[in-house]
Amino acid sequence: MKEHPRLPLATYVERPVAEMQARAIKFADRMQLRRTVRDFSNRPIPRDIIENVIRAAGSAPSGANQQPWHFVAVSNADVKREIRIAAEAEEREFYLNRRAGDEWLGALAHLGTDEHKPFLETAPWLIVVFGQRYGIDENGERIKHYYTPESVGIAMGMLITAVHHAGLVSLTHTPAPMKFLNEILKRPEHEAPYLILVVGYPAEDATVPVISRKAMDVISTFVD
Ligand code: IYR
Repeated sequence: MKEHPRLPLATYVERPVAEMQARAIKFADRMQLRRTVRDFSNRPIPRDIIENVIRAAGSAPSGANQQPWHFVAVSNADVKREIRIAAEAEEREFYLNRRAGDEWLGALAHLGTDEHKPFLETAPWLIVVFGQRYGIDENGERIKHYYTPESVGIAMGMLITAVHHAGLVSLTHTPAPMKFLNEILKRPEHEAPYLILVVGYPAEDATVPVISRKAMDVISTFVD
């Protein structure tokens, strides 16, 4: 049988329980402050911050460690405009031409979204997340990927967390369908777009809807 090399776990640092408790509280509190924002400032954000939030997302666990993701970070104004034009065309179908249906539009109403997506041009960065339905090896052969949606979902959560931790705001934007992103961003057919993460500073007059988070006893059950 083939030997697979292993290394000692050298990155783990054990902390005293009291310190872990304090850190867990602090982090959960910090995460409560994250809000999805739709009103963005056009102030620029240095590229290295975007590189590092992607680096954080790329550390996510994935099925068979296949890391079935690709992140395209767009700050180019012409490309952002192209994305906005294509996304708004899809969103007009969704909101105005009844692709969504009454039930879906009803569920969304309190968020105040519509077919206008100015943030796709205003915000300094769009991080477009692609998931690879399969991989391609050196000989051009297909490699089956496992748990792609789950893996990409985990990476997207870490990306959103990293953006928040860095001190910026984001919007998870999912025009549907978003196949147009493959064409505009020249990504291969086997990569499916999952999300446009809009990243930047909030506009000075940014507002957010009045919504609440479900209570602990609703989202969790402890069996101890
Ligand atoms: N893609 C549309 C609609 C939309 C759908 C859901 I579910 C949301 O939580 C928010 C919006 C849009 O981006 O407006």
